[in-house]
Amino acid sequence: MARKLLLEHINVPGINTFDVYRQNGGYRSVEKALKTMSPDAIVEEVKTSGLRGRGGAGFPTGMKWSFLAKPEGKERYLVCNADESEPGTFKDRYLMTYIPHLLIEGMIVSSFALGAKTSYIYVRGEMMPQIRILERAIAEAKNAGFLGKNILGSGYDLELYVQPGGGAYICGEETALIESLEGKRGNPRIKPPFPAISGVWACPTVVNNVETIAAVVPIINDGGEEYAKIGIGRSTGTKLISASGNLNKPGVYEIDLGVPVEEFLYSDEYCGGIANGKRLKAVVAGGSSVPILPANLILKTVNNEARLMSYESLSDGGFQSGSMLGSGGLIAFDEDQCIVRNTWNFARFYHHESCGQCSPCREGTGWMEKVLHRLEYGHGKMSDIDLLVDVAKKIEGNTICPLGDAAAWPVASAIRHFRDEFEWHVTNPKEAMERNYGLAKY
Ligand code: L3W
Ligand code: SF4
Repeated sequence: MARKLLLEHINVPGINTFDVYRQNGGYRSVEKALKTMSPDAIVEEVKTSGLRGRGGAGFPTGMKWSFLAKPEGKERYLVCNADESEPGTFKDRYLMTYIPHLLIEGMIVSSFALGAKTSYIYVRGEMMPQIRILERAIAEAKNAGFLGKNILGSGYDLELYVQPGGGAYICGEETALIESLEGKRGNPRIKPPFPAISGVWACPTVVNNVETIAAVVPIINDGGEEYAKIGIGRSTGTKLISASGNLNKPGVYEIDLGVPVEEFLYSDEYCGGIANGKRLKAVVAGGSSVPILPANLILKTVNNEARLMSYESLSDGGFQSGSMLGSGGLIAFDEDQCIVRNTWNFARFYHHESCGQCSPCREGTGWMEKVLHRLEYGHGKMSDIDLLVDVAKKIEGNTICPLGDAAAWPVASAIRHFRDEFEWHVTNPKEAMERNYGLAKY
């Protein structure tokens, strides 16, 4: 049975309330941190844990915290990125819905470590229930003396606010989020400067994902060394995986990093295999922003080693034969799924969500959507396939924020691994329409 650091109490009735959460050991890390630890000692503990950002980039959290500038006379801010909108990713929503106090507990300890007196949880605008849940939980924590002035008599003051998001995927990019938090349109900023130097209102700011901040709680309770014992190599600790697609048991799972992908997909403890007895065709392992892999490459690397659910193993082979753990949004496609149709669907999403600031992303995502649409609807040409590769290459690495890369990688990898399926759409347009839509006429 896998250990649970974040989801241990998720099924306890009433765990979303302060009293039940507290009875189950909640807010111990706040007591320990504020009464017995210095802010620097907390940062060291997080460094020791090896915790890496759970929003997608996997940047070492302790290192990010230690980059935070401390100029005289300037406030510092902690912002929790709860703008979860990555297709196939729903772990943060799960956590906020069922165990909101875990996030609030992590926010208090992390804010104390960073010297922030005001912190924000920026929640995706569409998640109104979660916004209300968090606001209620914050009020409960404040009532019990864990927020506000002089928390637990320590002399530390913290105000925590929930900010509803601007309703766009791009607002989850950290600098766009900061713009949006400041009341502006959520356009990404050019980095550097990184938020650690100049973030909210030009003040030093740390932006961390919900799961990253929640993980600080067990790290402080049990120590960074204990946390670092879990996992494999530089992928320490546990990770929430949002599993969806053609699986017998889709859902949110907490895994020890390093579990073999095959075990995660097929064992009864996790996804229980592919639905309806079908064969696995492909997997997107880290949300839609990462390369898609065919079944053979997701289960084993090119060196015939078992592929593991870890930052290193999933990217083994680079983008020729590997992918990324990303945000941990795993989507499984069975043998009946059309790769062209799904690639078009992803492309449509990125075109819609592009903020339009940089030409390669603004124009390129539109081109890719258009070309994929005509391939999908039976009007494609053979040359369209290389045209797509060319457009994807011209976007990659040439944009302000990672959305451009995120749009290019699924298209380029789908063609790399499933070119025959794209060609089949060109040579057999009627059959493709019949298969995907039950229409011989188009
Ligand atoms: C100070 C330096 N700070 C890097 C910080 C930087 C940021 C973090 C990582 O995320 C991922 C992408 C997709 N001084 C620093 C520094 N930092 N160098 O470290 O930075 P970076 O640039 O590697 O990535 P990022 O822009 O933060 C991009 C994923 O996010 N993604 C979407 C995710 C969506 C969800 C969701 O909906 N829940 O997670 C799309 O791009 O995988 O790898 O904080 O400031 N020298
Ligand atoms: Fe906007 Fe796309 Fe440029 Fe990001 S890459 S700043 S989303 S146009």
